[in-house]
Amino acid sequence: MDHKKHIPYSPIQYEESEMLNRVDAFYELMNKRRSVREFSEKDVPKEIIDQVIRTASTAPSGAHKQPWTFCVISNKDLKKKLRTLAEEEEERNYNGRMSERWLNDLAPIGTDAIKEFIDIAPWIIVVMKKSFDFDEEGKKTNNYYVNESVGIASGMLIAAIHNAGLVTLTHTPSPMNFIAKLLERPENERPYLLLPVGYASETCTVPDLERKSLEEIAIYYS
Ligand code: IYR
Repeated sequence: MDHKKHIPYSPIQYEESEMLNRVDAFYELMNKRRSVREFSEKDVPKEIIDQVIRTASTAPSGAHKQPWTFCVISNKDLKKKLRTLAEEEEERNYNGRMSERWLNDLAPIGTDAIKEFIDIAPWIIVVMKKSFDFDEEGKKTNNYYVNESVGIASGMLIAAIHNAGLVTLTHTPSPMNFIAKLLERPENERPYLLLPVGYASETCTVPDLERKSLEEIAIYYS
């Protein structure tokens, strides 16, 4: 068996007062995040996108397999094609595939089959999950807890995008296999999320939502 060498690790630590300041500041920052559907065409430098993707890839993953690929699209023609195909699928979702109850739950959010953000936002990141991989000889290798791992990396990506002062949206066109085909991805990759990234439009609005209180989401066993 191939055992990797372990090395010493000194985690960053803070005094309790400093910790309190930091958790408050981070909560305030994250509590300002909103899913945005109205984007500006204003460009965002590629270095910003590179760095938020590096941050996402610091996520923990099953057996450290990092079972993800981030497909990053800025090409206008490709964005247009992606939008057309996504809207075709969504048309079928909103007009038949989604249940009455689901449509009711979505009503306050105000989504529909029109996905103009796909060709307006300067960047589209498609997060791909790799259900398996290939070794140097082309033999299939296993990945583990792929959904959990890619979900965590996606959360970290969203946090990094927000931290940069940009906005995004978790779009889940379903079924998403048209994306893998369009992007000519190999058979071990499946689309997981599509994230438009950029600035919010100046006239952007968001639904008036409230977040659950701590009491509603946490149970302490002291
Ligand atoms: N995939 C569709 C529908 C949709 C589903 C959920 I759950 C949402 O929170 C929002 C939208 C779409 O992206 O429009």
